[in-house]
Amino acid sequence: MATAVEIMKSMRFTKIIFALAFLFNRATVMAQSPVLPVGDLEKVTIGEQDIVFKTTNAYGKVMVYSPSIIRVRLDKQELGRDFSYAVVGGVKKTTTNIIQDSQTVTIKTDSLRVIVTKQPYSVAFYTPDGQLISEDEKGLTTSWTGQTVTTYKKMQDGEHFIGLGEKTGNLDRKGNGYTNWNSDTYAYSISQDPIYSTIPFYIGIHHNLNYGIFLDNTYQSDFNFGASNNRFSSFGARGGEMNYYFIYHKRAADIITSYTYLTGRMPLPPLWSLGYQQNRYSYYPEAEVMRIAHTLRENHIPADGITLDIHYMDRYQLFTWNKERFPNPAGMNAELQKLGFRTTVIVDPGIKVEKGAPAYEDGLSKDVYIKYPDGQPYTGEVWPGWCNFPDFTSIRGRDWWHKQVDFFARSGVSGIWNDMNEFSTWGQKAPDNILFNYDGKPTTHLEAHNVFGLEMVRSSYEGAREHLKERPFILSRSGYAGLQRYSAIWTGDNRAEDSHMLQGVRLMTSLGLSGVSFSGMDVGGFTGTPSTALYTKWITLGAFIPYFRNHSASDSRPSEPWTFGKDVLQVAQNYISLRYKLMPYLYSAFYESTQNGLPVMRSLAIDYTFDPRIMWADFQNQYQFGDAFLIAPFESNKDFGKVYLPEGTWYDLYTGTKEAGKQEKIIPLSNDKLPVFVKGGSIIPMQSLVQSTAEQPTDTLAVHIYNGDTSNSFTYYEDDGKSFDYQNGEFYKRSITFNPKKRSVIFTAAEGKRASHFNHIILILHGFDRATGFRLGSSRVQLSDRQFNYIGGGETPGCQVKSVTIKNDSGTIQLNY
Ligand code: NBV
Repeated sequence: MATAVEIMKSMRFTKIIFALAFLFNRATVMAQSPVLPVGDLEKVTIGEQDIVFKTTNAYGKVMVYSPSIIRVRLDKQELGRDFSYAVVGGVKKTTTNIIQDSQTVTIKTDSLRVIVTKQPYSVAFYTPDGQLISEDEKGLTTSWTGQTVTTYKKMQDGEHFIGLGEKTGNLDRKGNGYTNWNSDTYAYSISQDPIYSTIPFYIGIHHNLNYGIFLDNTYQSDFNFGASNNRFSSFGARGGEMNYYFIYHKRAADIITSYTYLTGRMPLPPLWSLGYQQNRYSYYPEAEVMRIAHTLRENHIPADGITLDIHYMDRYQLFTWNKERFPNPAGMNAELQKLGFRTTVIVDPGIKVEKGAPAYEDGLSKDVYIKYPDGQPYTGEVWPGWCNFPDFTSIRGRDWWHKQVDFFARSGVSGIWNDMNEFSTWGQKAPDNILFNYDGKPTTHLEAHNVFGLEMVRSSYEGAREHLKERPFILSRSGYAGLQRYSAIWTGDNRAEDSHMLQGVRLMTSLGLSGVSFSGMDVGGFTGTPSTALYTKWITLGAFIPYFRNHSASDSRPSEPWTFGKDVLQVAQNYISLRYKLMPYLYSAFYESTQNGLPVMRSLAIDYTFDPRIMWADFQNQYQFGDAFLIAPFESNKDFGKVYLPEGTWYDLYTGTKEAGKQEKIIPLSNDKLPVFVKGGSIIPMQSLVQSTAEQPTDTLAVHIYNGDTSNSFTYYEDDGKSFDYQNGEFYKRSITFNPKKRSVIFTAAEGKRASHFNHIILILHGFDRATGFRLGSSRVQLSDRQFNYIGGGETPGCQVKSVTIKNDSGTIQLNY
């Protein structure tokens, strides 16, 4: 009979046999598999802030970019040129502790702990106190299927996903898959994917933790957030390196700030671009453009912009004016400026192949066009006919475009609208083998396609900066991560349908989660004809989106605000006027965004990330506009709607009625009143009504303060709204703080060399029923009771407020209530 020792020995032996069999099996499966895994780490070199390694099948690097940002690179071959069109933020010197043993390498910063397992390679991210934030799916980690590289992350319990830029669908992307391949999608459906832009950045949320992942790879990329599987979320690209940034912060807002540290932030736009923009495909001839401008003024619809679509050109040829329609463009634009309007013109990337045409010939002689491998230029068909296309991924191509932009500067144009830059041609199938310079590393269409639009708007922005001598406004239909550095974006050819209005809201809030603050949609819908109800609703909503333009297709009925009758005109006047009165608030919100990358139009997922209700389909269209306003858009055919007010105290904008937070509420709806709530504690600076931002408001700034439970600060910002002088200190900036515990309002001394336009402040206090007055330095000031209405012409009595006018100065106001 076998002794106990012998039995134990044979059990150990059996275990070893099993283990060997498992490894052998794994090795054979891998050897035979068409999927190539990263494999085991074989050699690790530890640097000050990074580890570089070789694995069975790949090469890799994990870098500490900052305490909260880790970059992972993996490739089948030795890591190549480190180049990015998206990333402009460099590595930050970070105290890093790296240790390794036979199984793992651990990288520690003040904010993160990263564990790289060696056999096989996988990576996991933890908080400093050991909570798991995200980890590779251990069986799948990262692998190649042909040239496609994919990283698989274990799906965490209850995990949700938001962001990914301009993507249709729900706020919560769980259960869905998405592709990034910039596409011209005329009249797209509300579930169509992909559409115009690529921003491969998303935020994952679970167990009160959130993190961001940015895949910086310009090939077609694919994201899977648990679509047709419950095992993983994954991201990958059809070529190039696995190259991603992992970002961890406690707050989603800080993740966006770090993401925009990497990919850059919006420069301060010209003030006029925040005003109302009137578009149509197309306004021509000159008399029609002037008629539109005059009608806006006659109807007292404040407006700042008129946009010219493709018919301003001579046979759609870029850098030309149709002389019959526009005999004197510089004269017309000067006339428009006198009326307080700026002109934006459309540009497409295609340059018509026409012997003798100056732009075409110049491009040819400067060798700027995209070519086939045999040296022949690539020719595709668009509006003007057969065209060549500048290679915006080459310095030569961009420099050439910069010079062409002078054409617009000389014609008195202030904005450049970049259309068709996915890029789009008839047939929608540009060949794979056309070649791009890709800034010194020639490549094919496969790698360059998704950055074509970004590099086109970069060229437009740089050219306009050079020639316009003031802040340019650039608008784009397409782009890649980082587009916010050059351009605003609008969501392309939407339809005049309720579902598109709401989808547009989600596209914009998703863009905002992905670093793009300046976004818009065609208010009223591009294709089709909106019902009067829908148009009315949409125009009220437009007042609360960052880029506010009304646009419609050439084969649809006119859609200017006066074309739907008197009542609609009144509503349009009310809301567009409100937007102009809110300009000090809005401009300050834009300024904030240039500083921290947080969007002006914000998904509730930024401030209320872990409140599950904000993801529910019922509430996913709600958003904040700046810090103070909560907007609840609904379809135009509804009589009642359900809103969700998150934590805090809220006030109805129109009546001042106070509502408790963490509450669902059924509210009556009417198309002439957009549901808007104001967060308790908010500080909202407003000005008198003007008809364009070129007009000066009165010298009294209205500062609205809403009573609340927690202290709140507002950064108030002013400058000339048009030049770059603010970069030399020509601005006026101060903070206004309301502290409910101390019952104080503090106006700090202003920073900057500029004086405020406003000599007086009228304080308007909401929800301070018991306040009678306040102390300001040694003087006592009495408050008076009054009604205040944000919009005119309503039957509602408005809000009951307390108010007083004081000198615009710094100091502490000690409220007495
Ligand atoms: O240039 C015409 C249109 C423009 O109005 C629209 O906003 C773009 O999205 N453009 C597309 C070209 C094609 C329209 C069918």
